[in-house]
Amino acid sequence: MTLKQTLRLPKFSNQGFTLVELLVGMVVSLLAMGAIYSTFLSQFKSYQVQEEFAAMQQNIRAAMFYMQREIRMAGCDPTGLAGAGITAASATSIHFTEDVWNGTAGGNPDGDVDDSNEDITYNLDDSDGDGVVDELDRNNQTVAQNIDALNFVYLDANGNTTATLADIRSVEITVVARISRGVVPMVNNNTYLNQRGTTILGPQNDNLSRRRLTAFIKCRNLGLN
Ligand SMILES: [Ca+2]
Ligand SMILES: [Ca+2]
Ligand SMILES: [Ca+2]
Repeated sequence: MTLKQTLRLPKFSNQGFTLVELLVGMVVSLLAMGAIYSTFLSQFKSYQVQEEFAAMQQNIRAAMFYMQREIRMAGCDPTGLAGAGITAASATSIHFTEDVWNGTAGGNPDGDVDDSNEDITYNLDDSDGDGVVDELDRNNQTVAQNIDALNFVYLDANGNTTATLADIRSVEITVVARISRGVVPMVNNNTYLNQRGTTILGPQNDNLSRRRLTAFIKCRNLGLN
């Protein structure tokens, strides 16, 4: 009896793989690839979800940032000659003027509101022409996209709502932004309210996530003159 027979060593073929071995090998590697792919896909999807939410957050914050900064300065009129103030105020748009410079870098207010960035309107518009009024425009230039609602509430010196332009001292702004496409399997049937409890966006019943952001702005230049 030879050593090889004693140890019952398996007999290896030197003729390559059999068809069965090949098939088993292929199935195993396909399963492994499938597992890797589905892991990659779910990670990629959660990455996409995060990206979309981050974009929406950035969008709504940018919208609010611009409006807060400029509406706070509404009526800025250090010379008392410019007649600056809120010139039109509706629930969905605001038009105001401020004398903040003379059009020259570093220049002082010059008693008028005809220099750039002194006569400002914010409203929602369909600037991209897709049939949906969802762009926040500043003087007809889009500053934020995917904005479903923009709402202004005007308050007088006592904090009561007012429709009289000369009485406005502060503004409540509420913005509702949506994600640019559906990435979460759910139906959004939420109703969005402003700070007064008034509905500014009813249930959309779509699969788009939304965020609401509100701000209270004291217009420090109104009511000074
Ligand atoms: Ca000016
Ligand atoms: Ca000027
Ligand atoms: Ca649009």
